Amino acid sequence: MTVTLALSEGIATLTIDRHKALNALNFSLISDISEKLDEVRVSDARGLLITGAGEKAFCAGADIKELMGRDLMAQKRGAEAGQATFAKIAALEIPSLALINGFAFGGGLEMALACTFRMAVPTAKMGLPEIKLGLIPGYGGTQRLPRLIGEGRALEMILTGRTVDAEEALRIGLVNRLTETADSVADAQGFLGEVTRYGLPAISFAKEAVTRALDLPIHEGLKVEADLSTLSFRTEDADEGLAAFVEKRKPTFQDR
Ligand code: CO8
Repeated sequence: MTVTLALSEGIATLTIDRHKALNALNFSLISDISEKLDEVRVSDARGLLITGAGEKAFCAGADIKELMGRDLMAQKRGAEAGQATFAKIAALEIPSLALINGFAFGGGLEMALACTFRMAVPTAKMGLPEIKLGLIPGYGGTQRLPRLIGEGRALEMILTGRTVDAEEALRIGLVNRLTETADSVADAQGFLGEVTRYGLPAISFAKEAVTRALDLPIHEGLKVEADLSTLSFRTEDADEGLAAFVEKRKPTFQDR
């Protein structure tokens, strides 16, 4: 059971490896993910890829066996720890991508929902099946799923606990793309490369404007946008980007 973090060519790859239990998240694994995310935050990574070890699962959710027989305060602390860890993913300055390489259920799908983007292999299966266990999602699913696919579709998934296949996930906007080759990691790295190819200040301001404003009334969201847009003019990358346009050449951004 392990969580590994590898950094290569500006992309940090976090792999959850507990493949005998379909990468189900026990509390120790959640704590390890949290520590690795702290490392990502202070690294020079420009994008984060999260995936599951093995062919079968991204992550089959919270460890059901570990959840059994715990008192309510312990469950509450567990939910808060999972939420805090996934909030770290959402709060990263850099874009994150969940490569859903198989089953993504319950807490596993909730981890993917905390990422900026999701990409699934064509055989992937997703769902929030907690209702079938007499539970409801506790790692952010009731909040992030409706923001992503709308209230009606989200409640349908949550109340039926049904499994959504990759094609449907693409159609309803649950995932951004499906992988197109057998090398799903390369496909995911290609996607992350596309969304991280420009200057990091502009990337992080745009990400913050969109995600922060989702929780605000539109007039306050527009203020956030105006402030961050103004700030973007103060970067060296903006000097370079504007000059490059006028001089009819390609800009070279320095992430400053
Ligand atoms: N927890 C613990 N072990 C699991 C889990 C899980 N979520 N999922 C699979 N495993 C284990 C199985 O027990 C099995 O172990 P063993 O070989 O020792 O019996 C092994 O992984 C392989 O699983 P299966 O034999 O079941 O494999 P299948 O291919 O037949 O089925 C499925 C794959 C469909 C993914 C099936 O395993 C399944 O339905 N898993 C459970 C999915 C699920 O319900 N997930 C939601 C969990 S609840 C949750 O995430 C709540 C989050 C918020 C909690 C907040 C409170 C702290």
